[in-house]
Amino acid sequence: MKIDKQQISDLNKSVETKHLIQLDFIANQLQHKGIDGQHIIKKLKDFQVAIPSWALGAGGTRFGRFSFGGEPSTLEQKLDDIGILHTLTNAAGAVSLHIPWDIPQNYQAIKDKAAQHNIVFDAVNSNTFQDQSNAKESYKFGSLCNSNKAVREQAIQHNIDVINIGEKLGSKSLTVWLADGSSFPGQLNFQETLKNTQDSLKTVYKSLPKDWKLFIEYKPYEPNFYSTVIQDWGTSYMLANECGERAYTLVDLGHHLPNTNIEQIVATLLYKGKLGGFHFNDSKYGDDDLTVGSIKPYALFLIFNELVYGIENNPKNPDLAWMIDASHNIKDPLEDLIQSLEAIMIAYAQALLVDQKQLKEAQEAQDIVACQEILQEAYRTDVRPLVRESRVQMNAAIDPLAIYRSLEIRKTLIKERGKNSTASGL
Ligand SMILES: [Mn+2]
Repeated sequence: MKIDKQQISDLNKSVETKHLIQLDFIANQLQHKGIDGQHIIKKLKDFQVAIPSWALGAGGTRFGRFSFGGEPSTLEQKLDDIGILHTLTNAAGAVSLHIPWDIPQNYQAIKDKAAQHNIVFDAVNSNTFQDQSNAKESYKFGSLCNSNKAVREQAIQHNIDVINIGEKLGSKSLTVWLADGSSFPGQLNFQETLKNTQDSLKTVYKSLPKDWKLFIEYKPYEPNFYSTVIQDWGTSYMLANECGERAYTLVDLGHHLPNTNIEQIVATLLYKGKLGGFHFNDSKYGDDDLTVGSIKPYALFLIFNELVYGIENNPKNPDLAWMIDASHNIKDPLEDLIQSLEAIMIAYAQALLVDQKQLKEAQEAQDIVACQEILQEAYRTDVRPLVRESRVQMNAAIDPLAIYRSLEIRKTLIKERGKNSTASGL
């Protein structure tokens, strides 16, 4: 199914008056502070977040997966779902493919479909964390880190294959996340596996087209529970440096131990010009795959504050590849993604409101109280009318979730695809 812009504009009418009153209120507040609301709205309009091809079906935990009907079972249908999201929110204009779950059968047809929905192909993701049915070697004891050369070679070749697929679609980056590690002390040699990983990544890096970037993702634990080869940002940063200038660290919010100061990691990487990509989600305990902003919205704001500061002050750092990496199993994924996109836009808008000049002055005067007040003044501003207006100006929905529900989109998808359709993935 495809949503008509006219349908959105008709449905917007019923909430237009309320929106304009709220927009007027914040515009006056901002004007009083000398902030140009239109400037913020412009930035919000331009902000695009990639949707991963695996987030459109029911996610799961290792205990089970609960389907909800109407899941996209082909790549074309996944692009249709992202098209729905993008039409409603004007914030989901990119897709991030997971290989081998989403290898296109017909490249031209996939490119045409994406173009129809104004979707571009963002980073491609390789998968060496599970065995493929026809694979000669097994990743049970690691992939790029494996002590067996044949396994490493298979994993390297897979990454090169992923690059080739991405090239045909117009992607410009490869994201590598490794499950490699150990579950018991003594299982592997830390130094040897790190060296193998470094050598393997360097070989993959050498195969990158000149205009491509390599993103190296880290994670402290899971699926391995004693050690992970690329466990933290420092290891990722070191490996990226070893690879070369077009290799970067990728930060995934869920890939940290509880209470880690992620905003400081973001600032450090931006300072060094080595932050390449960013995966949004939220969590309470680990890599929980929860909706962005559902647990720690203030932390999300503080992270965005560093991102906004870095984008302004670290020209050496490239434009970031933004992606949502959340896929839980008890919500309709499209509703979940709408909520995540909204949370991202809100945090971004709040961060854009931080008075950086005032903050600098307060920091220099060691006025800690004022520093906190400046940040919280921005965080406690209801920026939602600005986010809504950024959509109105692009003919998208004032309230995407309400329109998604009133158009009964899930019901239509179930009617079109059936109750038992399943998306490819884990
Ligand atoms: Mn991730």
